[in-house]
Amino acid sequence: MKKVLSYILLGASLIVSVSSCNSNDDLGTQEIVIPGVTIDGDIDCCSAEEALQVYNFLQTVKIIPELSTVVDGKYNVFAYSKTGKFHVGYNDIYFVATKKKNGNYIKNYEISGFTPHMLMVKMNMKHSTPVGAGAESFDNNYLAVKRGWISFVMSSSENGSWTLAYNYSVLGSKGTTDEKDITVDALPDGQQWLKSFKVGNDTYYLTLVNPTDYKTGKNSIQAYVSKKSTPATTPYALASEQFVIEIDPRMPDMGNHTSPGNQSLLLQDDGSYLGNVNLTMTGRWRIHLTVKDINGNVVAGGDDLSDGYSSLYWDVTI
Ligand SMILES: [Cu+2]
Repeated sequence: MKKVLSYILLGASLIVSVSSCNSNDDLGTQEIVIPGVTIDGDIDCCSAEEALQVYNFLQTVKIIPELSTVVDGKYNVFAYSKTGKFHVGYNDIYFVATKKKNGNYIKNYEISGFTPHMLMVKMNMKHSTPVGAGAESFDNNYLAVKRGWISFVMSSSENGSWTLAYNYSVLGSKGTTDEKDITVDALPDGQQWLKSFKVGNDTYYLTLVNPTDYKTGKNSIQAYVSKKSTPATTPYALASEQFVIEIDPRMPDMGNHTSPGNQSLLLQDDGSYLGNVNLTMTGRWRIHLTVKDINGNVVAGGDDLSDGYSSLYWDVTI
């Protein structure tokens, strides 16, 4: 879609003229009113410039229609992901709140309490999955956009289906959405971005963040460690224990060669684990993991496969 051709200030609203090659839009040139963009801005949102930044950001993600909700008949909350869908493993989920009467964005609102549930049909049981605490602003250029995350442990299939609910608080109106039906796609063949390990009776999940962003060479590698809840219907929060995640990236299709300059993932103030992984060439990488406790004792991944590498690993392709 070709974007902004011209900006026209018309009365109090900024109107953008765009031409579209979109197949479901045969109108050609059309006018789109950018929410929240007025000459004076909107006291609940932003300046015209900020609102335009929100609008521009939203062109880079896709709406998840089933997660939209109307708040007290006055506000809309819209949810987005990169593809408009979810997949197994880590998913960013973005939110925007608007006023129904004029479509203007709202800056001060809260999204929290992500509650995903999978109903396992044959087993007649329900479980949840790892989630971030809530959605937060993440870019000073468009504070009205908030981001959270969910890491799905399984895909939707004939074995089970997913729902998602969340809490909202918009300009004093608070509530919880219904449990909305969502679809979680399987990962492409050969990709493994979410692993689990057990310590005693406890199950932990290792969620690799956005491995599709990796480029050839040195990448910062981010992950979360979440602990399975009791009961399993309670969303899985970040583990309270502190670990060190050692990585050993190998190319299984090329004699298991490794790369220099890799650095273990260490716990950060924001609750994530951060390290460096050096992916020296394109292709499939198996990132073998050894998880240690704060005293250096191996708690997972110390067992070797027949090939001599840890059987706990993520698989990524760049
Ligand atoms: Cu399941």
